[in-house]
Amino acid sequence: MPARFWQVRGRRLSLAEPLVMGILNVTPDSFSDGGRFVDADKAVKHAIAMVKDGADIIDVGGESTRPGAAPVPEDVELARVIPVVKRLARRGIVVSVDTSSPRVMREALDCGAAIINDVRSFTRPGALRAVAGTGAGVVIMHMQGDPRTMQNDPRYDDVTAEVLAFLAVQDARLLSAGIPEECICWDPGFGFAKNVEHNFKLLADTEKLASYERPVLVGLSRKSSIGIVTGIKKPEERVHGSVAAHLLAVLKGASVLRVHDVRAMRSALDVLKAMRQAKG
Ligand code: 8Y7
Repeated sequence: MPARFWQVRGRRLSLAEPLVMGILNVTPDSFSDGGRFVDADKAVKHAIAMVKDGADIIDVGGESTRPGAAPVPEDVELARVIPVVKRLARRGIVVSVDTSSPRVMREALDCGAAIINDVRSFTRPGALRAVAGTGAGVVIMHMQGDPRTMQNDPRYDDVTAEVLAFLAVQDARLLSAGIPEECICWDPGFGFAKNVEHNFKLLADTEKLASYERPVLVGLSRKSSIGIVTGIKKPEERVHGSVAAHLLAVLKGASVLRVHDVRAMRSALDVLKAMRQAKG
């Protein structure tokens, strides 16, 4: 049975309709928006615009995790992320923070963040302790190696089986740290140590991930696999392909969509909803 809700701090997010998570980069080097949102005022404005366009969650990230990215010192990450988290949480926005740093996790949760999205699945020392007991929603994601090296010829015998096995192991770690199962969300980690074939095999197999009792988050927005199959080089022009990919994932059971282009995604979901309602 797929999950019917996702518990994130005091809130129970219904999964009856897919949730749209808008991406808010607060890094100067993000590959797809050229780092336009480095100052806090601009970041907050962009987040509010995404909420108006239909985002249910805003995912704030201060450490670039794109392939080949250099690590960001913790104090720099904190200085980028915390002021923005505070201002968004104060407005009642459901805030997710994309971080692997236990200190950033703790401070963000103290400032009202509801979700921690850790591409390293809470493997840094202290990360599990930072989220346990807080009731935060937690996203665990499949990756091999680390962002600096992960795209150097990734290999799998059976990518879907290996991703599933990895997520099951991480899930068990979280449960034994006392994190409630209704707080945990799974993500296959598109583009993290995966080539285009791996990514599309995983997309085709989304229903296998969604058959476990966890919400499934997918993030394909503007990624290079979308660029490869559409022949579109500029990330910001990959909107249509990205929307199509996320909509296909929804048809296969995904329930959280991490996207840059909220308005376009929302329109696609409106069309899907109309079809489902007409069918009865
Ligand atoms: C993902 C992500 C990124 C993803 C989750 C990008 C932080 C690269 N991708 N988090 N983060 N899932 N959970 O292109 O696919 O946005 S960064």
